[in-house]
Amino acid sequence: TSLSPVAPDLEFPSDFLWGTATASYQIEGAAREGGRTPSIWDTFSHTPGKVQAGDTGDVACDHYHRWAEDLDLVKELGIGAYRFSTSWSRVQPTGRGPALQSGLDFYRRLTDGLLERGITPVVTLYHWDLPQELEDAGGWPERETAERFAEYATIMAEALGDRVSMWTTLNEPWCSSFLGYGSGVHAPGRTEPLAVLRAAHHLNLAHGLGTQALRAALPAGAKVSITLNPAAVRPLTGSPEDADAARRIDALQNRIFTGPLLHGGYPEDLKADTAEITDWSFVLPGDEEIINQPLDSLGINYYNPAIVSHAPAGGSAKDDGHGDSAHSPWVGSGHVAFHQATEERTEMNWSIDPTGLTELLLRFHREAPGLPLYVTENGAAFADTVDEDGQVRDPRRVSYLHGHLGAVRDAIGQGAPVRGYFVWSLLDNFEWAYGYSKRFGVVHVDFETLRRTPKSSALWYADLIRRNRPM
Ligand code: PNW
Repeated sequence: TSLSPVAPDLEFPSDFLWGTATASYQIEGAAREGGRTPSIWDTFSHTPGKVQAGDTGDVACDHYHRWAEDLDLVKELGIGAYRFSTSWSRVQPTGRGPALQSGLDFYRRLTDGLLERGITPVVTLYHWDLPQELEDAGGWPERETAERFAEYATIMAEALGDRVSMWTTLNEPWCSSFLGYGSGVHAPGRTEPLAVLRAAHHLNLAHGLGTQALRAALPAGAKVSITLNPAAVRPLTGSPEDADAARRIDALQNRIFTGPLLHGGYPEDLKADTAEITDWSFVLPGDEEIINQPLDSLGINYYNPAIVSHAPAGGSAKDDGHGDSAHSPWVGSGHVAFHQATEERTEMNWSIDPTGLTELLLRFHREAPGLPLYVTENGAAFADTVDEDGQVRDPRRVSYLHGHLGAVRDAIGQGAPVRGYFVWSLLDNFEWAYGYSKRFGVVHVDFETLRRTPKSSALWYADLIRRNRPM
């Protein structure tokens, strides 16, 4: 078939990496197989009232058994890279000690399956499923968890280092710390301001120690990265109060990670904003140097922008797009209010505004000159309809993806070194506190029969990739 030329707004470099992403707890199921023990998400989802409709990841998409079929789909769609995460408690059930052969075997089969199909594996070591035993010992607020993470990183590098060259330590440490220990809408569901900041630091440290462990165990040439979910934060008005609100949220969602990661230390204004909670003495001498090691690339997940204002009455958890909780995740900055950027929303009630993505990519281009950037997640929750001929239609997802890929193209046009893009997600899956009620997949999953059906967005994405392929 002859292809019409790519629209100029969607013309990408010929070596651009086209991918799609998933996460272990959201798709694998098989929660008790092969010696796997509960992670904090198993415990949380089995606690009544925590996840919508009482949904759990016990079966999810049953990817643990259907992985070959899923990889066939990725290949048929012509998607060149697959970003997945490994389940720590499938590999190291207690979070400590020797690895489970069955867990390593599963991820070896999966990566071999990818390579056989010509798909580049991109591994994330931690996408939120901490072994429950490590949480019982205190979880991310404790330094020991970072040390255990480095051992787990070594195990994975030794198991997969001969076949995987793109590694990511953590996915969205902001969610792990602020939603897990602050608002409590994510596992482990704690609501302790001090624990949030301790968790954020120990996640940063886990990245640093994990990076050292990976570099020691991986062959030369392997790439190590981290994925953040930075806020594209904008003040509601030009007032100094709103500018301060934006500065606070930038500190609590962005610079708390990029400070030590890219610039060697925690920002002074962040420490001042949180002085009533902690003196930050849990940051030991040398920690910031461990965190501030050379990175091979930076992963950015983007869904929506954040519009903020000063709210004298307080109550910042409301409407920030991060779920409903009586407890604000925004520790030390309770007087910030969140606003919607646009009328148009996804089913998460997240505003649709691709300019936030361009803005973030240009920001990191300026902030870390030359550091390759990947959009490691971008996508939207929308319901779909099924035609008489069985075609699953999701036109709003197509238009969301089109707009956001245009935003990536814009950033590249302005010089940002964006090397790839991963649609979130390959499959409809367990959307954390929302259970199966929100569908992010480009492939529809019937959760009764577990049947997979590519949606029109998957076909659109496949077509875009094909047109961008060098002739
Ligand atoms: C990301 N928030 O999660 C995750 O990396 C995915 O696992 C998830 O399915 C996807 O985005 C869609 O939600 C987020 O409250 C969860 O702002 C919550 C927030 C952001 C990202």
